[in-house]
Amino acid sequence: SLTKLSYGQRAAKHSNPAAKLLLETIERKKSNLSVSVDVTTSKDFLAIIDAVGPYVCLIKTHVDILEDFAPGLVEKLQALSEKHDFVIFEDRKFADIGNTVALQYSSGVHRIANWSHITNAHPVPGPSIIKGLASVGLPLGRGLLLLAEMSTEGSLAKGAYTEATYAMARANRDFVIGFIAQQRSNAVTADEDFLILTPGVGLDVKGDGMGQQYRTPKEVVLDSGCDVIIVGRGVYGKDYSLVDQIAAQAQRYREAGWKAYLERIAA
Ligand code: S5P
Repeated sequence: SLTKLSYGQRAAKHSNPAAKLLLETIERKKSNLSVSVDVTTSKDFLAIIDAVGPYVCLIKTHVDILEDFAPGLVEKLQALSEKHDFVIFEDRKFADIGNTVALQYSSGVHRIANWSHITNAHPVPGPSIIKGLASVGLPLGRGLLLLAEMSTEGSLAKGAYTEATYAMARANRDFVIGFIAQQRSNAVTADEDFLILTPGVGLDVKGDGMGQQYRTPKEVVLDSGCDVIIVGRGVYGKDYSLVDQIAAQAQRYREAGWKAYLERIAA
């Protein structure tokens, strides 16, 4: 089954360039850790990325959080991506009609499609959201993740909604490379290589008092068959100036995620 294959074996078989790049990067760096950098200044943003860069396969961004966003920031992010060899994922969570999301993806201040290898969307509008985003992203070799489940308490993304999300992905496999989800469902069969990227990961706390719920890398990768652990505050904490401590946390999560993967493919 898919959960027994190595990331490298899966990379060789994948046809979407963004999925292939991510799988190859995971294999090369022996890291299934993505750090989510949810801070409000470019200075902290770049310093955290430079500190965790050696230990991650993927940097997840929310560039709309940055108070001082300027186009030059993207060039700095791309330079760090080359320096440290990581893939870029703008966590935009598109959720509108096809025409609007195509404009939000290509245009505005952020021009996400120009620099983000991977982005994501809520399936709530139906398949037209994929059509709109693919019209921009496919020619650029980008990949899309659908939010099939969320990590939050009381999430509505479950049951029939989640199943319908898999069907939407299946019908658009050239562009949809996987899911934001909490588990690899049996409904996704072994010959469909969808990547499962999973937020809500923490080693020290179970929640954040605002609905977020954390599970450990072992629960996520070994028990639930997910591919990438996404960690935000668990890595960068509250004091962004402590870059050595942030780098040490990234190493800690990387080790935990990789150990769980090795156990999974050996089991
Ligand atoms: O279900 C989800 C989906 C996402 S993409 N739950 C999430 O928490 N996320 C994102 O992952 C969220 O927007 C945030 O950027 C990150 C989790 O951050 P942390 O600080 O709680 O680890």
